[in-house]
Amino acid sequence: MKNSEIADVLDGIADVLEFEGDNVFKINAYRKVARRIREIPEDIEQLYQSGQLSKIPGIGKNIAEHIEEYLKTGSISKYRELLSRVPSTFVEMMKIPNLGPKTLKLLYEHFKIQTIEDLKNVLEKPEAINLPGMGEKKIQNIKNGIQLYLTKRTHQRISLGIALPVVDEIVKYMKQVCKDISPCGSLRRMKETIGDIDILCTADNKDKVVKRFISYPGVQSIIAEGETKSSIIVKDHMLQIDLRVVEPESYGAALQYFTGSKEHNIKLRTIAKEKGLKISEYGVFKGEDRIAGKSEEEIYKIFGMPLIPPELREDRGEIEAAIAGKLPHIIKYDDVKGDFHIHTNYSDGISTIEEIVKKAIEMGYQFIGLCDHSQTSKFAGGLNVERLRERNKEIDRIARKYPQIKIFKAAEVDILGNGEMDYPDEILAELDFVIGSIHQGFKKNVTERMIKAMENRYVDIIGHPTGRLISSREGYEVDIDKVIEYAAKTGTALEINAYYDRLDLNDVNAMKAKEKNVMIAIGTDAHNIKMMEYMTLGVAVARRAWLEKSRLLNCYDWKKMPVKRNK
Ligand code: DGT
Ligand code: CA
Ligand code: CA
Ligand code: ZN
Repeated sequence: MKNSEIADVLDGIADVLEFEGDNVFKINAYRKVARRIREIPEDIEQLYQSGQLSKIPGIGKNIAEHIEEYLKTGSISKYRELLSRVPSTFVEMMKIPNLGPKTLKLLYEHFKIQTIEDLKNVLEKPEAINLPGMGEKKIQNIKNGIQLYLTKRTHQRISLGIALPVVDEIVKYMKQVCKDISPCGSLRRMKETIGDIDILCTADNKDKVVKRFISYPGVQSIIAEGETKSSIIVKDHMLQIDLRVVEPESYGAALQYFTGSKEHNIKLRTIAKEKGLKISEYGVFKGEDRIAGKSEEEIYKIFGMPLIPPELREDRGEIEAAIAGKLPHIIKYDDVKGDFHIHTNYSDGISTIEEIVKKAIEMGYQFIGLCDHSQTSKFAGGLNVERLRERNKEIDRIARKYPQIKIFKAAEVDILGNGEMDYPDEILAELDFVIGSIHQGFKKNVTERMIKAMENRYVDIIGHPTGRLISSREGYEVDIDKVIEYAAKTGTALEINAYYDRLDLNDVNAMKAKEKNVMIAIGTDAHNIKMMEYMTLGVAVARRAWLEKSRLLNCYDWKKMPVKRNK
């Protein structure tokens, strides 16, 4: 539903009109309709299509036309025109509690503020207090509002899987005016959630870079624009993107610094001090001399280390390992030969077996595991034994057509309330492998049920072992250390579920599994072929867990697949 989007724009128009001191009745008309559109249960797009927009109380011809334009084109030309007459960060500043259009207008007229940073600075000036209608109390209220707004912004973290494509697009767009360009920060470290997005570049013409950046078509608002650092918020998930332009001789140093993590950098700085050196985002310095800075390799080399992969830079022992020459050879993104967890349209997936197979071939895979749900998972179209066998026949048929890839006949079988599996053993034995998953009874003896499942010789992998959803659910009541212990004991593999909202096991637990020599299987849990691309996120978790490819079932030749039943 586009109701709230459209209501936001109508409110935005009202804000600008108020800023400009327009007619009060007109302003109120926009606000009233915006409120109604937020409240009605109907989808505004459907109302429009059935010619019922006039059903919304207070709607006139003018506003109806705006809505039509928005539904057809995704924006309203009148609003764009209005926005060109107000500060560049107007929309964002209107989200600051305790700051209305009139007050902003007052401050804008006197101080020409454009950004939230300008606003913060101006509020510190005594001239601001003495403006008509301002005063100390009001200034303090606005300051509190800014504080609230900024905390809210920084506490909203977004999934890596959502941020990555947004960043890819903007990097592609910026390449035209940049020499080197790379994301840094948590995104480059492939952390599961991202606060804000940091991008770094070099360029011959810095001015051009900033201009192009702030005129990115996806911009929602501009937070700051400057010679060395600019920030925008893009419409896509309201992500904040910071762009820094640096000198080529500092590019490596800046990349290193802004990739972080902060903890990793602090450790590195301590080591620099011990060697009588200084490290900053400009380079490594011996006295006044810059002795490294152009590339990251060069920086780490000065300290006697090979380049540490960004995913490891969390101060979890990577610096010590690097110095000792004991960095693991972590799995590479292209080491993956197949995906273990794909749902077809036989259960709740939407892609056909053939579509999945084609996609897998396109991705360069040597095998895939088709895992439909088992009979108890009725909500997810779970297959009874008969349907399962039908599906397996269909797989055989498709397999003859595509001999270049191995299609595993597998299933994601529910671990029931008593720890038994949702198919009898003789059915499990017909399959190439089995993922055992908990889909109900999240608080009911989860650890015991998982252990019982792992003791079944046909359960090769435990799916999403903690059950958490990053955005919304804490997960099962499960003793993950005990599960890892039994996985080791029984030779059962644990899954890294690569769906962006799961990433389960997460990096920390996957590292624990590594320490106990447990095998790991990355599965995308794809329900359509596009989702098979989330494999990257699963590999990222494995890399952050220091996993080498020998521990990942995904990196094996399918004929020698060391799944439990083959041992
Ligand atoms: P995020 O945005 O919360 O997901 O996490 P990061 O790691 O991207 O953090 P951010 O955006 O605040 O800063 C980017 C990088 O800049 C960070 O990873 C390391 C570096 N950095 C920021 N503040 C400091 C600091 O106070 N000291 C040091 N050494 N580095 C810092
Ligand atoms: Ca960041
Ligand atoms: Ca940042
Ligand atoms: Zn599942």
